[in-house]
Amino acid sequence: MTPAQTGPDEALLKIEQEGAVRLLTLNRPQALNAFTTALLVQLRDALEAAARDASVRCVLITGAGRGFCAGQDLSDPLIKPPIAAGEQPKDIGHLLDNYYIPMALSLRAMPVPVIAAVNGVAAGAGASLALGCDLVLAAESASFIQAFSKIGLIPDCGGTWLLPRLVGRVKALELALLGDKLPAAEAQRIGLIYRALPDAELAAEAMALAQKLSAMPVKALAATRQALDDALLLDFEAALRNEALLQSRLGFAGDYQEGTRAFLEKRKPSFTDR
Ligand code: LHQ
Repeated sequence: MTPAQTGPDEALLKIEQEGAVRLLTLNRPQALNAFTTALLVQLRDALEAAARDASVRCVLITGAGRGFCAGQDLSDPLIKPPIAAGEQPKDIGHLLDNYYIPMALSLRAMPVPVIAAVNGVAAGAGASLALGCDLVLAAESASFIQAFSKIGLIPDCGGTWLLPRLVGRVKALELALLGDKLPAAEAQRIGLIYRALPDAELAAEAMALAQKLSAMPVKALAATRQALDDALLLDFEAALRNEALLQSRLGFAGDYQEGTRAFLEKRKPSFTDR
């Protein structure tokens, strides 16, 4: 594995490359990788850099230490409630506007598949980050917590959009209102995540999955994510027409030509589009 980039305050997010896979590791283990504005900026920048880099065909996001991400760092002076008399509460909305929304939009618009390897607790916006990825693997000791309700907030960073789509309104409300810890195996059982697996296997299995996806026609995989997201907002006929539009574009792309040619020539395809 090679370091892919260096930058200021590099330690907050480790950026490495293995083959065509960009590995991003949230790296504030002492605070269970809770988000600071600096970490959010680095994550968004790293996603956008990966999106621009033709050598990247899959992104894998994980956390250092025993947690994946505990959501917003609640000790950040930017959001801390007033302590001194006369001090005004801060507007936490600006944090969403300026830091969370740009990161979440970059994640959802990635031109390659994104995998989350949830190595430990994913709470609040940390859960939204994981669930915003295309495939979520989690260690059996990991858990998902919609921690927002416990501190008087609503799910954010995409949580209100993702949860009912992933598990339906009833389960989404249960998770979001109660804010209870959902173990990884249960998250898999209810269809919130792709797979829970033994802790010792997570890193290797996630990398193997990322390598597998990176050899696939990633342009079509990203278009599949888009088509599924679009379809949830469309009626049946509009979804059919959207499929035709996206399929028409993919039909002109090299990977489709290569995929069908390789099938007919009975050989392994080599996909290069992005
Ligand atoms: C933390 C955190 C944390 C700081 C653990 N911050 N230090 C958006 C915009 C604006 C405003 C607000 O929010 C948002 C979106 C959100 O994400 S809201 C939700 C914010 N997150 C939470 O409410 C989760 C808070 N954390 C917890 O409930 C627990 O730490 C969990 C359940 C995640 C893990 O529990 P444990 O395994 O028992 O670990 P711990 O609580 O002992 O934490 C370990 C250390 O990490 C500890 O520090 P210390 O110095 O005592 O060892 C914690 O203070 C620190 N930490 N989460 N979010």
